[in-house]
Amino acid sequence: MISRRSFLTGVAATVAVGSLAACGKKNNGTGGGKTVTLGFSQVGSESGWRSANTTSIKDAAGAAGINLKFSDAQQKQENQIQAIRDYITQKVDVISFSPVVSSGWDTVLKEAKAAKIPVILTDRQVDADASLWVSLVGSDFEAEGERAAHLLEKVLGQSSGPVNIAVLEGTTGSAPATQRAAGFKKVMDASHPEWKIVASQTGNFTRDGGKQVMAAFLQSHPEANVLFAHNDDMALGAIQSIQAAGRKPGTDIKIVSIDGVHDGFVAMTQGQINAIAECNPLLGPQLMDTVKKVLAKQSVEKWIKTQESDFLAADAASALPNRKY
Ligand code: GYE
Repeated sequence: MISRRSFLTGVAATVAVGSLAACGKKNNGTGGGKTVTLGFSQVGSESGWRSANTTSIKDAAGAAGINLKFSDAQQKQENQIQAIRDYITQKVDVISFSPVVSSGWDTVLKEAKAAKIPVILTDRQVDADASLWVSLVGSDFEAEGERAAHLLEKVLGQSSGPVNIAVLEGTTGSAPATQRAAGFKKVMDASHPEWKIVASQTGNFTRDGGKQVMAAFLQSHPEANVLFAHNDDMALGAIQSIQAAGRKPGTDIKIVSIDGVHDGFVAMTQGQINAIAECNPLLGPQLMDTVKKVLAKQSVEKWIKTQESDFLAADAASALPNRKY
């Protein structure tokens, strides 16, 4: 494991949340009052990362004694907006959601604010007035894109020759897709004029999407010899297409992805994925902690960042037994 950090401190400004907290209610989430109800709208169930994130949230709510209302938006923003409106009608104590895309949230967030229900974002960011949400518990996706590019530098080592990169993008308009692409490009622009992105298209963060788009790339861009996948699941789908085309994933086409799910690690032990920038989905405990603090009117950081590491294939076998998702 290449040690690095991106944890908690620094960037985040501390905000006073009293005005947004559920004023006048007896329950404060710190024990003693009635049970706290959290309405949570999940993106969907598109990836291994997402399954681990959902399990973490459900388990942490149970452990914290929080009554969790959970809905799966199936990657559709309109479903999330509807779920949030339902939570407002139900007068939950706190609303949390992982926004499928970044834009288009102002109206519903204003409705939550008017109802005096605090909103805590988790995983993905929104492009909305920051006064409409209390805190974000999640990763720095731009840094992840930069880390993926630095991992590619290590994977390529001293090898010379063209670097023709195919990119499998995440869900169009989602914070991780936009920011991972930006972070990767930042490193390319600064240090690698010799790297060329020959194809870039969304695979919607799914295994099937990665498989299909990679099959098309292999036809239209046979010169591609690197794949940057915005998540492991798309890389895993792409591996199937690369093999079906008679080429060797990890050798003929070097692969770098993001997440670090179990199956991604297994593919690294087999030399099919060359490196992974971890994105930690186990956000449940920090989210429940933040819910309680907000209801207790304690100050919380505006962005509670997640701790993550980078892995090369050579590290995978020893790291695999300790992976938690
Ligand atoms: O990388 C991907 C999932 O928002 C960080 O969403 C998350 C991303 C994750 O579908 O696997």
